[in-house]
Amino acid sequence: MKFILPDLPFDFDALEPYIDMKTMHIHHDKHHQGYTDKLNKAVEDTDLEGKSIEQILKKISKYSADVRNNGGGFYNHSLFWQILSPDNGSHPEGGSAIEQHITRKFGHFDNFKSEFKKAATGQFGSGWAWLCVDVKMGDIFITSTPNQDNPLMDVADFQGIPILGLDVWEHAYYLKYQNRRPDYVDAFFEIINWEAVNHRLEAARTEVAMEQAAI
Ligand code: MN3
Repeated sequence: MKFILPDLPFDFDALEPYIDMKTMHIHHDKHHQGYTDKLNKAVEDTDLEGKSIEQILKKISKYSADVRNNGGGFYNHSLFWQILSPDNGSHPEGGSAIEQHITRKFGHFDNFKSEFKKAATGQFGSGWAWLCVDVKMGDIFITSTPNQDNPLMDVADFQGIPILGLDVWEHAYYLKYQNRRPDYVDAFFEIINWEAVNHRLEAARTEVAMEQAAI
């Protein structure tokens, strides 16, 4: 059983003008394909073959840099495409679980956005900004990770279940935005699939509740 590059859930030009078609083609067809192929190669004929990507990431400190970089790249981009959409509006639906969590934690959506933007622009070099669910409290928090790391990994400074992620590698935005990462973050906020984020939040909270019940 091999890891398979997922199709984009929309057309390559669907996120224009926020993310351009050429960037989407290179990002999905070259970068994400590359991580997928190299991950398959790294786990081939090892005891990781047949394990889920989540199982691998949770114990990533035990595995090689190849598995860490490409396993992270495979998972992170698979999540990224799912939480983007050309037609989901720029705010979570009023009364949805995600809207309630954001309001409770950050007071106002604009505060959330500015905290997330700080994490995304403050990540030095390549990496990701995340909104996660805390595995102990079920609360949400913002964090960032370098390279292709993510909060599922046991090496992450702040561990949690990612429900929203933004790729801040230059390959994600340089063609259109060059060095203007803050503009790219603003554009991202116009194309977040809040329905998908809400779904991920509810699934993560169910997972946390089941783990708490099992202790
Ligand atoms: Mn990328």
